[in-house]
Amino acid sequence: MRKLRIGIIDLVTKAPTRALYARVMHANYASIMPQVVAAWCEQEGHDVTLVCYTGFEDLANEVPENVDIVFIGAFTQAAQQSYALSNRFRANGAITVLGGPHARCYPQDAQKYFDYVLGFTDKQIVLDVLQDCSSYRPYGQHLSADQQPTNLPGVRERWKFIEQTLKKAPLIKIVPMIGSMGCPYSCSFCIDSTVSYQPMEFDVIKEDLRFLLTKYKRPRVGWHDPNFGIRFDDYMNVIEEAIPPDSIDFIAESSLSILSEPHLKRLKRNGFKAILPGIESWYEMGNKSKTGSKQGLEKLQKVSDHVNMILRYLPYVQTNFVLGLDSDDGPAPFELTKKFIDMSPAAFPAYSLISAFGQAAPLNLEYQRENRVLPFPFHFLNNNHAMNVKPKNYSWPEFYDHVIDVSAHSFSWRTIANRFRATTTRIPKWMNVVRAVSSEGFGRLKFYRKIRSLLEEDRAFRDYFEGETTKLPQFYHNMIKNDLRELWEWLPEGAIQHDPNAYLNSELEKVEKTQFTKAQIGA
Ligand code: B12
Ligand code: SF4
Repeated sequence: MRKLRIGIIDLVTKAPTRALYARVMHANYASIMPQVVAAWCEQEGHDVTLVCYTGFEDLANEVPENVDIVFIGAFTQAAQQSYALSNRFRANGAITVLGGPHARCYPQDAQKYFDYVLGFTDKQIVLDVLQDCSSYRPYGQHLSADQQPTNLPGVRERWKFIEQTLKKAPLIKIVPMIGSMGCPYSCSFCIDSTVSYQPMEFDVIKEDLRFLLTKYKRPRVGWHDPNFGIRFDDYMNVIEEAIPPDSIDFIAESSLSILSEPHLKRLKRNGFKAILPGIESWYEMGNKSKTGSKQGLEKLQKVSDHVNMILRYLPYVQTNFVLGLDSDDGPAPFELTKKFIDMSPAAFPAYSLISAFGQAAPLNLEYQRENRVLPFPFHFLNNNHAMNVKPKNYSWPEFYDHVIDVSAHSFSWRTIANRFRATTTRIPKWMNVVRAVSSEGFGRLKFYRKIRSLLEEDRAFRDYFEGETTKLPQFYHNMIKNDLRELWEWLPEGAIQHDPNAYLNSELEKVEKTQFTKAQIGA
């Protein structure tokens, strides 16, 4: 086939920024797949330009205008940005392809703005797209492999793209790696609850770890596995066989059930420095936190002891919580979280407002059936700018009061000082302070307070939250416009709205089609 000029854009963030935290960390949030697609395209002899957009680049200048095809990787929060970009590239004659979490969660919507929308993506899918490279309008093609790929180009093959991205990270450089896909657990809100667990090739992982030691004196690796260490001994054996003990700093998301004391000893020996377990809720998901049927205070005590034990082995722990689950009712869940903050002062709490990301998880069908999914534009769906599920047991003002209360407690100067004192090593100590006082702590708190006051003062704003109107409040409209800047002009008409029940509707359509076919054949 002819040699193509290919642009690849990894949208790490949804808006231009000058924030210090973004400068330090955004390049470390680069996704693996855009680098993988870049490596696959180069292997086929094409000309590739990859840009990781961290909020500081001028996208118009960094991707050549005259590309034949552009792959964009986007989270849902960057959907509008990606739609505008696609429109601009299409106007210059390029074919556009969307991949990543947004494409997986909202394929029907994305098809309106891209020629191809990719779900599970393996090399064959990418080669098929390159071979076909045609314009599909008004609706793009939705393509997906049957399952997650079983192997991906490793660090060595992606190195050119990793290196250029990490040049943008001035202090801390984290190399993205992946050791497994899917997860054996089935947390109802999670995109991986229905994706079977599968390990990646161990030989590639070993080679990558050895390779990294030739590139950095003390490399840092962030594992992108949804739940790292499911086959714990296998992964530790791989690391121990590949590199000397404690020669690479590792960061991983693992569930508490994996983080037993013997496992922690081995993790410490092997250089693990930061771990991000999901506690999620005090009232459900006991299997992944190894608390079984324990709930409320009992679960809190057990989890807090567990987290404090982890902190005796590993210097940095981020505990993840989901706020707004149906099992939460009244002040108790928030009070328990505040208690946890006091009982485990060195752990950094990260909060996600429950979000129904399109067809990510089966639970979303339930929310859509109950007509509880609100049409907040994608731009706000990042687990904190908006919660698009109406809470079951709280009014909106009540819910935001609790969210503000728990955030204010988590990021009060007293708690920040306690966290600083309780954290024993230098980088984690300061990282916690920076996170608390930057957009994540103080920034979100300020935003939640703003939402709370608008809920009180602005009837139309409140009506939108109650689902009584679908007219987007001006506040949100302005935010998108400000964030998109010059791309605002390129946002296709109607691209701010989407059908919040697209998943349910497409499932119903499938059922109708089956019944129709059965009726046709007289079955
Ligand atoms: C690792 C991870 C992170 C890491 C690394 C992020 C990154 N840039 O990749 C960190 C901790 C930085 C992170 C941050 C965030 N995350 Co996150 N994260 C994950 C996690 C656990 C794994 C994703 C992963 O890498 N999987 C491995 C890859 C290979 O598989 P995959 O993602 O399924 O991708 C397949 C296809 O989608 C496709 N594909 C993927 N990307 C691309 C790109 C192109 C160009 C193409 C063609 C194809 C393609 O190919 C893959 C193979 O089939 C998922 C949850 C999960 N279990 O999947 C959440 C998840 C992706 N995160 C999520 C969210 C919301 C966030 C945050 C917004 C949270 C926040 N409030 O800060 C930020 C966003 C910051 C950012 N843009 O990087 C949501 C996304 C939902 C959505 N529709 O947007 C998820 C699904 C979790 C959830 N809540 O359900 N995250
Ligand atoms: S343990 Fe984590 S990755 Fe696995 S299903 Fe639950 S939330 Fe998803």
